[in-house]
Amino acid sequence: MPVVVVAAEPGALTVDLSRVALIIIDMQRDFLEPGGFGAALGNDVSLLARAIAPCRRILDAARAAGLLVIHTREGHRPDLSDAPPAKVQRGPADKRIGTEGPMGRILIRGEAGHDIVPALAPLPGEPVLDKPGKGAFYQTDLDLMLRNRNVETLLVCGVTTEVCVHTTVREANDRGYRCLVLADACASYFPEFHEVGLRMIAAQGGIFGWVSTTEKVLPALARAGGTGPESLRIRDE
Ligand code: C5J
Repeated sequence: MPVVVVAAEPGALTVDLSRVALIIIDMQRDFLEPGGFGAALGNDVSLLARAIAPCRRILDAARAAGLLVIHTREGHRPDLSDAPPAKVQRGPADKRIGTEGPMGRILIRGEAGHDIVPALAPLPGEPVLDKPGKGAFYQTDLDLMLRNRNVETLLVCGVTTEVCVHTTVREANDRGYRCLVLADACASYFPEFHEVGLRMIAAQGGIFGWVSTTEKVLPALARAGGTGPESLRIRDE
């Protein structure tokens, strides 16, 4: 697999494609689809839906390049035994975790709204990580899976930028991973939080990681199949 250089903020990142995983955070129907939990809370879900197509492009490229692809879903067991009361007892009483929502019980595993949107449906063999928290490392085996595969760089996309994407990037950064966040493949119900969230990642020399776009990363991934621009290649391993 080649080692490539990817244009990013705060500076270009050298990436060994043999040690990269793509992680797609919480692209779940309840957050993204009209008629779901997010919409029921009064959010404009079209702001999140705009990340679906960029996620799909990077997903297709990662699959073609043979990268490890990990999908996450935020949600809880039906008996709520893994849901902290402090998390459950929040928000309007009829729209809390576990109550009946428009697409089944809100944030409960196995319910229709908890599932990943059809455009980004995991393929057999791609790990789907059910996480009880905002961060994908908290109470999951993600770190173990990444270390077993010798992963050092995470391509991160999904929703929402300032909540589950940000928490995961912070967790990953503290564990020694390099995070390359794809700005157009992330989204928030609050565009200003999206913008500032991305700036926070790349600020101070990349305090949490790097920020790039699918347009800049796709040619680098294509190098794994030998078709991307030669100029991006540093060396083959
Ligand atoms: C995620 C949330 N996935 N905003 N959850 O960001 O509650």
